[in-house]
Amino acid sequence: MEQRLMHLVLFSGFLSVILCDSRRLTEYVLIQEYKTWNEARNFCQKNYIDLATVQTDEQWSEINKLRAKYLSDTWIGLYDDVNSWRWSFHDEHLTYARWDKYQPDNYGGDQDCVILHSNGYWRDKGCDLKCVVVCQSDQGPVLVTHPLMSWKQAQHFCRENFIDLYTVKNESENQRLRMMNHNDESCIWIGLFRDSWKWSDQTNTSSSLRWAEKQPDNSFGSEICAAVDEDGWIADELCSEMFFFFCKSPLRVRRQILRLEVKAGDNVADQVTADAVLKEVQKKLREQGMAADVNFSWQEQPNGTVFQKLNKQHYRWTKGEDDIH
Ligand SMILES: [Ca+2]
Ligand SMILES: [Ca+2]
Repeated sequence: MEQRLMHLVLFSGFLSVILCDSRRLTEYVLIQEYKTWNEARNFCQKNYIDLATVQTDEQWSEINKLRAKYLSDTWIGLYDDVNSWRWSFHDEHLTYARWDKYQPDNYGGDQDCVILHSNGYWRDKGCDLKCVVVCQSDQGPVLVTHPLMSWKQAQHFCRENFIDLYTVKNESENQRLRMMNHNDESCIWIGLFRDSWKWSDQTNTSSSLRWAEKQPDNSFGSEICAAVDEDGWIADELCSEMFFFFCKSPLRVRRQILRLEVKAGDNVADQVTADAVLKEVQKKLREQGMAADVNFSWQEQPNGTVFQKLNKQHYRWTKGEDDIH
């Protein structure tokens, strides 16, 4: 077989390798400084993105890895939005209020709905309580005494049969309701309610909050901030407590530059060759276990080319039939 001496030139190129998990955009950082919840939130919003939002199993396992370094109460971005009172009808803001003494007190930590008591004043209560209902109709308030309903059931009932749960706009309307309450019912749902636990970065709260046993309990009367306790469960705490805290940070993208030397014929600088080499490098590295979400690209050199010719010349014997004439 005829053998020919082939002229090979050595080129060098720089390969940029970006290592990041494309499924995730953020990671957590444990800040080991004692701060109140509000101070911690300000710190995270200024230096990172926000306090940590932790919902999925994957997020919890990441938090627990960081917690292993520091097993004590640690703030996360969850808070009870106790100032979000509004009416069921058209989500109207609260302008007139007739709260009873010491109300709203969020007793026990789950009082997000409002009743009219027989004394004519309002109290916040747990929304699952079964009460008499006052609906809003075209003709004014309608008292529904049977069956007793939870606040949600009452809202559904009033929207189906009338307009909505009743909105109390002023003192005379409140007085009118009181006069309608002939049986001195001590628990009448009106349309007032509020949001409950929310994430400070406005992420929607899924139903899977990992509350510790008997939490939230609002045991000190204004526990509206949440921390992860030493066992990894969420508890409501006074926001003035000083804890370490988790911030949510943009994912750090790690970038490495690799210098590659390529032996090839004189035409190596063209894009087809660059693409072919890149494909081969990717294939080899992935065969050796490199993750699928590592991104490769050639770095252009200052003169606009990918490859730089080196001043070394190589020769190789090739089989005649491989030559292109
Ligand atoms: Ca109450
Ligand atoms: Ca508590």
